[in-house]
Parts: sequence; structure tokens; C-alpha cells
Amino acid sequence: MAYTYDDQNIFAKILRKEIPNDTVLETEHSLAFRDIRPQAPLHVLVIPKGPYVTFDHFAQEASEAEIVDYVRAVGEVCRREGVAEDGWRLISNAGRDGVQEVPHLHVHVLAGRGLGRMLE
Ligand code: DGP
Repeated sequence: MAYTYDDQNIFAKILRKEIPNDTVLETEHSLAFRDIRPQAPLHVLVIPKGPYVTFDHFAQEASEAEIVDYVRAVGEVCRREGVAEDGWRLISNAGRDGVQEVPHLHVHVLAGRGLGRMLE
């Protein structure tokens, strides 16, 4: 499938510094910041700086340097925020059925409480 990136989405505006964010980590190709509507004591969104809509889009079009940077940024957030030991959950919503609100790839990092089982 072909993706069209909407550069007016809220995360594009955050990347352009048009709206503020609570940054946890910034790397060459990635940005991690706290979710405005936290669902857990730790709720961080990790996004690539490039214009990718979903994980699939990113996997198809991002460079290896961007992909490595992004995966490492997610791990680094868990380590820095001190949840590596007790655990965390990663979620990436995509498209209509995934109920993706913001059309810029993001991984939710949730931690800091027992998150319950999602899948049986
Ligand atoms: P979703 O696309 O459904 O995976 O979730 C988007 C998330 O983005 C949601 O948890 C709320 C968060 N969010 C929306 N607008 C803003 C914003 O302006 N700033 C921050 N930090 N988070 C936002």
C-alpha cells in the first residue's frame, strides 16, 4: 500500500517545534516525549523524525540508520525511565482498525503499574 504523509499532523508540529512537548530523549533520528493523556505512570511516545505514517511505512522506506536509531531509542527510554527491570508494554496503533489518532508512526511505552493481560 502507498502511504501519504500529512505534514499538518500534531507530531509533525511537535517535530517542527510549533507546539511544545515534554521530551524524554532526542537522538539523531528519533524523539521520545510524554503522552498528553497518560494511561500509566510512565507513558512515553517514541517517534521517528522522518515522515512515516505506520510501522509498515517505516519498514519499507526508512534507512537502516533510522531504523536502528529508532529501535535503540525505544530501549533507551525503558532504561532511562527505570522500568527495564519491572517491565513495560509497547503498543503501536495503525490505521482505522488500529484506531490510530495521529498519522505519524509512534510507539507507546507504558509502564509503572501492572498492565494486566491484553491477549488470551
Ligand atoms: P494513537 O494515535 O491512538 O496511538 O494515540 C495518539 C496519542 O497521542 C494519544 O495517546 C494522545 C497523544 N497526543 C495527542 N496529541 C498530543 C499532543 O499534542 N502532545 C502529546 N504529548 N501527546 C499527544
